[in-house]
Amino acid sequence: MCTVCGCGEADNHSHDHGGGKDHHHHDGPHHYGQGEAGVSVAGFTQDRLIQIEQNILSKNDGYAERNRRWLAEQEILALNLVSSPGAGKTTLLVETLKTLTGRMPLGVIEGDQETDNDADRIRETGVSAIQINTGKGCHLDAHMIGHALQDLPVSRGGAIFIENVGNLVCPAAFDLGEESKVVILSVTEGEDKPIKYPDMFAVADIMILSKIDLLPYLTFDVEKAIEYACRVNPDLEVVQVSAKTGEGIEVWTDWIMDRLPATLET
Ligand SMILES: Nc1nc2c(ncn2[C@@H]2O[C@H](COP(=O)(O)OP(=O)(O)O)[C@@H](O)[C@H]2O)c(=O)[nH]1
Ligand SMILES: [Mg+2]
Repeated sequence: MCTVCGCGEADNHSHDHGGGKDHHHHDGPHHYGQGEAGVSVAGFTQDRLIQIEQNILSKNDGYAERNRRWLAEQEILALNLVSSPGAGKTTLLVETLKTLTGRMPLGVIEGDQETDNDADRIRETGVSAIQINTGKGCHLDAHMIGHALQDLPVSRGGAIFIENVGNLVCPAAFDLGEESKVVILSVTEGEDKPIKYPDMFAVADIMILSKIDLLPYLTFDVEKAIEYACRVNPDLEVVQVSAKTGEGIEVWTDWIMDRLPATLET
């Protein structure tokens, strides 16, 4: 076992960062996620990390439950769009809103560290958008969404899209009270993202494979990407979309329509 990476022994190990003569090199990864907490933060024990995570997530889950109840009462569908930065969430949303406008009340909650650029792009479609800036924060949480829901004018039977902060890691852990997480993977990112960042693909209900208009210029292996994603989550639905050409947009909007609470009752 390597005492530097601490695999299997993540707690309070001490080691020399000086000349590196104690570092013995090996070919495998330095895996910091194999302790009980699944993560390593220098200076914290695994027990302390688990305690901190439980404190944060139990508070979040309380707010998420409130959001979920309110959305159910209002018969509003909420979808949480997650991806790495630049996968095409906002562009997909704009095309989605153009297709769904007039069919149901719509609203968008935008999350980014800074700027309200994306909310502005959404508002150009005529749909209301609330921008949340997280500053140093790397994800949206249910408390932020609760406040945004109060300000977003979406009436009964509508759909709310939440564009999360571009990050394939942290937003996976935070329930916002949404019906489903929608993970967007663009074909420019490499087909092995689902196995490199499995948590996000495990908690999503659907994967949008985006920017498929670019496939002729890339070596991206679509079948392999889908196989990797389904290895992580066998129940994952996959839709291939180009927001540029419109290919696949209707399959995606049909998926949304099928999930409207008002539709489910009838
Ligand atoms: N070719 C192509 N480019 C796209 C598509 N969707 C988004 N893009 C481009 O990808 C970049 C990032 O898109 P954006 O929607 O801002 O991604 P976000 O960060 O996930 O919201 C922009 O330059 C878009 O024009 C697509 O379907 N095809
Ligand atoms: Mg965006």
